[in-house]
Amino acid sequence: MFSYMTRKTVCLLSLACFALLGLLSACSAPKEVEISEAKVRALLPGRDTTAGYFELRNHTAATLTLVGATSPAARAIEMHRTYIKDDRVGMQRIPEVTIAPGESVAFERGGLHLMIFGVNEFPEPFPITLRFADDRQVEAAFSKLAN
Ligand SMILES: [Cu+2]
Repeated sequence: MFSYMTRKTVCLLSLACFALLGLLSACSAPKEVEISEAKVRALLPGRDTTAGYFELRNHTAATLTLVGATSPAARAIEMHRTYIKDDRVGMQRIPEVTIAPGESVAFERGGLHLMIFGVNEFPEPFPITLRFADDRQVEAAFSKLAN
């Protein structure tokens, strides 16, 4: 409740500033689950598997558990983590990722990533629905990341 009030106060203050500057501001309420930097790597020639990256910030009061992702443009999506062992790079499947209230997690090159299988046509933007243990679903539009 405290953080909600804080955000609302900041929102009102910024709205006042914008008003002083003579600008319009929508001042929309912050999303409970904020997705940013959402990108899917362009397909390499002859391949139908690629990787997706994003940042997720948990603005809810509860710990979120990300359990998977789906897309109408992909046959399947898995959560993977890249690791280095004995100077070799490998990937392992991660069943779930937990994000504490107020915390964020980054899916990025060389770390956690979405492994996206069976992409026949690359839509722009690429729609991906993130699925959570509490049945929450968050859809995001991923832009194309050039290789
Ligand atoms: Cu992978």
